[in-house]
Amino acid sequence: MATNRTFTMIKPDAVKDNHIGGILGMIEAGGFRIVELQKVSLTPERAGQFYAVHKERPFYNDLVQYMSSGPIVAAILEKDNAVADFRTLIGATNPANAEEGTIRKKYAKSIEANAVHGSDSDENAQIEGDFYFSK
Ligand code: IDP
Ligand code: MG
Repeated sequence: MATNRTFTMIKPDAVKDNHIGGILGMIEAGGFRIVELQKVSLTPERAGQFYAVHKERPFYNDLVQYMSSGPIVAAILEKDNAVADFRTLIGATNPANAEEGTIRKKYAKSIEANAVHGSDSDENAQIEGDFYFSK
């Protein structure tokens, strides 16, 4: 059964370019409630742990370097059908393929520096949220 929570990060390029407010605004306008919120810097080790599922992908080392290049904003979001609806709101991984009106269409610079993360399943939403907010 789908749960009602997902996890997101505003990535370093979007934080650097002063888009925290713009992106959180689109998230709230999209019907999501911000349950937890934290601005934090990742060490390369922490970034590598977060993206461990992509270890074998050719872009892994660049991704780890990019995600530890400056502060990010991590958040847990709540809405009915949160995981799927949030993937719709952020748009395709490659902004060249992202639909009009999506966060990545508006703010992503490249397939790597694509402004935001969104969990791909309820299970990962739980794991990723706990990575930052476990108490
Ligand atoms: P997603 O963020 O849309 O779920 P994933 O395939 O899970 O996309 O990839 C994780 C992140 O790795 C992407 O958001 C992006 O920052 C980066 N990435 C994905 N594919 C590429 C690529 O082909 N080149 C460079 N970076 C990539
Ligand atoms: Mg993914």
